[in-house]
Amino acid sequence: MKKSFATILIMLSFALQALGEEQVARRVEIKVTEDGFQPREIQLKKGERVSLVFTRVTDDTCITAIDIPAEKVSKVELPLDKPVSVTITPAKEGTEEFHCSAMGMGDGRLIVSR
Ligand SMILES: [Cu+2]
Repeated sequence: MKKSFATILIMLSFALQALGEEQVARRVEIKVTEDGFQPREIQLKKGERVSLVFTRVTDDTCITAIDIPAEKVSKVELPLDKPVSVTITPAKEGTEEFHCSAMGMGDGRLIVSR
C-alpha cells in the first residue's frame, strides 16, 4: 500500500514537470500566406523548447500540411485560419527545413544556433 502511494507521488511529480516544460516553451507565430511562410526563416537555440504556431490564412497555397523532417514531424494538417502548434526542441546546431507535405515546397528554415 505504501509502495503504491510512493509510485503515485513519483508519477505526479513527473506529470508536473512535463506541465512546467510545456509552459516555458517559447512561442513563434508563422503564417502561411499567398507568398508562403511568413517568416520563412526562424532563429532557434539548440536545446530550447519552442512551440511553432502555424496559421494558414489563405486558400491560395499548396501548403495545407507541413513536414519538419529533422524533427520527425510529418503531415501536420493546417486547416484554414486555425492555429496549429508544433512543439520541438532542436538537438543540433544547423539548418532544419520545413515545407509543405505534398511537394516539399515553401522553403522554410529553422536556423539552430548555440
Ligand atoms: Cu506544395
